[in-house]
Amino acid sequence: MFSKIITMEQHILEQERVYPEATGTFTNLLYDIALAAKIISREIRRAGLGNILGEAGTVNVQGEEQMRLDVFANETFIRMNSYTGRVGVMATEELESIVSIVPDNPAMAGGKYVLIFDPVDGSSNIAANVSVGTIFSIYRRKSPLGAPGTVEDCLQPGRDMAAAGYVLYGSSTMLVYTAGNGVHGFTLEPSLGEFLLSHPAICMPALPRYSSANVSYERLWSPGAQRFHRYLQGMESEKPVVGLSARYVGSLVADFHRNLLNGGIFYYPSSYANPVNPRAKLRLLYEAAPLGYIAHHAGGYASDGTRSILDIVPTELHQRTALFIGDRGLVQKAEGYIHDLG
Ligand code: AHM
Ligand code: MG
Repeated sequence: MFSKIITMEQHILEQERVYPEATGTFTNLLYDIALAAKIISREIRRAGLGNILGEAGTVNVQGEEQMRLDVFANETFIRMNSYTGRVGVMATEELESIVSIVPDNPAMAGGKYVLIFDPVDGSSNIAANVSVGTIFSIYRRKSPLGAPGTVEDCLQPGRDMAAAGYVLYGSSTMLVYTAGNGVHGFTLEPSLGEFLLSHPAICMPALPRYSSANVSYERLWSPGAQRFHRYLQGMESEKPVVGLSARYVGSLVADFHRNLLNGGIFYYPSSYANPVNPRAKLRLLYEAAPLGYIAHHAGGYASDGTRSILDIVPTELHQRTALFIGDRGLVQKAEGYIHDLG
């Protein structure tokens, strides 16, 4: 007896049927992203062979310079989306400024979507063969069609997103996305080269199991964040209780994905090492907002400790934010402690 096999292509087409006015542009943009993900996945799978086949910074047999994986992934994403006519502007964690789409053919200059991505998040983990991920989000452009998109097109709040997703290069490669109609996960079948629907309609479990944070920074967190951390450990209870199990990979997509499937919370509060100038680490546009949008559509929640991540209107491309993300009740609890104690 075979269970029904649904490819990502079939799934997206089925979803598109719900919107008879859809032109197919959005669907094709998702395919472009999936193809970029397959190319990056293939390269990541060979990363451990660097010493044998040539490492970044060395020269390969063809006399070409080997590229670092994050540079390779960044260029792959840009290349796959520059000439399709679907994207008007891109912003990537790897580059200071936006990537305006100015193709040779002016007819292609009017792409109506904005593509924001972090090509390889957690890339410092690659050398130790730890999972890494790609994070992306798609917005509709605000500037008029027919010309390259603008920075303002990229500085939209998460609420206005059309879709968001991530690719996890783990023990298998998975693509998880939502276009606001359920969160769906696909696993790459390597011999077919196809993403197959493996996790339809993902919902965060009602009972959280894991907490994920780099607790070595605890002393630098605000009093509210510290207190919340104690609460998760069961230390705010009168009775001796065991808190959530701690799990921290240090690779955001992997940490988020585990909590999405098994229930839990990831938090990366700001550091108050200099209380006048608290510093956050994670990026709003490339990391927090897309995962926040996915969490929201899976029944979870994402906050900077004071408000929904999706309500923040970015003012800079590389803006950073504190992030509490995952189980809705726990994220709200964090907001409560931060509201009361700062
Ligand atoms: P990156 O964008 O430079 O890769 O940094 C983001 C990564 C996340 O994947 C992860 O959650 C976090 O940084 C880990 O930071 P830390 O090493 O401080 O715990
Ligand atoms: Mg990153």
